[in-house]
Amino acid sequence: MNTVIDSGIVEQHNAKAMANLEADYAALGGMLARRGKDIEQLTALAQTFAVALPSWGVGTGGTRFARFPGPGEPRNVFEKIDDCAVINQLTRATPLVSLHFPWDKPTDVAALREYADRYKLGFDSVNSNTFQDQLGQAHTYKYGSLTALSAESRAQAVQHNVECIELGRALGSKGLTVWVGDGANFPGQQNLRGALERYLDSMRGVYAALPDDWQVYIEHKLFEPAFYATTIADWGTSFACATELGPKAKCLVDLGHHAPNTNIEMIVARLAQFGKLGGFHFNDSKYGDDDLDSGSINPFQLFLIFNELADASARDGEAFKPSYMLDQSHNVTDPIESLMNSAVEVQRAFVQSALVDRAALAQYQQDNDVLQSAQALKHAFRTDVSPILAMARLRSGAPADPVGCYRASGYRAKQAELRPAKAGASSSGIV
Ligand code: AFD
Ligand code: MN
Ligand code: MN
Repeated sequence: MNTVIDSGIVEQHNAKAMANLEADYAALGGMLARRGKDIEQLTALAQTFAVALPSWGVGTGGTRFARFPGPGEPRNVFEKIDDCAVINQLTRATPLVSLHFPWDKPTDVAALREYADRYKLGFDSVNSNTFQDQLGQAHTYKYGSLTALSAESRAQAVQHNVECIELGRALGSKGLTVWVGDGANFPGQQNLRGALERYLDSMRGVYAALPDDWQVYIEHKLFEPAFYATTIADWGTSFACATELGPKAKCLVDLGHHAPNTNIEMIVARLAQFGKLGGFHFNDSKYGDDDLDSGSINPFQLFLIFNELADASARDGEAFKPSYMLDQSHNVTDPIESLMNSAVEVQRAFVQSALVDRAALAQYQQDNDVLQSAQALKHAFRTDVSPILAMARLRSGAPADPVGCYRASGYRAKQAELRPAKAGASSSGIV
């Protein structure tokens, strides 16, 4: 397998980190043993964790107004794969990449698949883009895409999604994520029911093109760019559409796409209960779709989401397999560092959720022992599982401290030389 960072640098880094890590790991192991938990089992569990990378996340994002690109940004899909390979090499938690078309459309699909395969990277669900017009496009999406009143725009949007499926198929993907910015900016602009009818009609065309072993993920979002009403505004609409379309259609929960203070873990519980939880876009936010690194604002919410996922897994077993993906936008940090941090934070919530004593919690709930029920969760959340995560990485060939090792490798400075900025070459854009 090809690696981007010299494995000697990782080994050197780990040799230095080993003594402290072993001491911390032993101390945590002892503490967990007193709670009836086997640290080795938890470390093995941590090693199974995987979250996919968004191809658009390795470039600098931006605000509504501007983008301040950093040095050495990837300029094409192959360079994006290189950066994703670094993230996976240093975390061993991100083996899949989620591409966005047409931004990442390769001229030679087989070559791209082969290129990723050399790093042992695979492809997660592919994303369509009908939220902006492309150069030379015949019909505009200014007034909507899958919901447009123009039959031509709708047909073009359906066709684009079908093409995404074809590309994804050639890459070995198994899903299509559809996020549309369709909606209305003003009351009265649009017949609300009519727009959703057109959406469903278009999505039936997309659904019909799905291979048997594929799923389509419907991503809801409350706001922007349609400020008054987005067509797929909430999980209820998403759920209704996924139900209407059929068993291959599921709901995707992007953590930043809700009103502030929304109880997202309950949405997760509801979707899991009815078999429609397709997957996640993990990120964090203070106000809205801030697309901050996972766990940077509200790590307890992330934990509570994973607590629901652990509950669903315990109930439904192997059959319950939502797909995990990061979706964030980096304006002022090195995207590689931010994505590594996020992968680790999501993995942390996953491991912490395994610390919840589910039998004890069920008994507290049964006894209406409200205080202890809440404490059962807090107890798991407060446990610092960092030594487990570091040991899991070390055993999988990654460094104990991914950001430290990345900085020591000089990767970014080297890319700054190899990838001089080209105007308009970054297809990461403002997302
Ligand atoms: C936008 C949306 C959404 C989507 C992403 C990629 O808010 O999060 O997943 O674009 O299509 O940021
Ligand atoms: Mn998203
Ligand atoms: Mn978003």
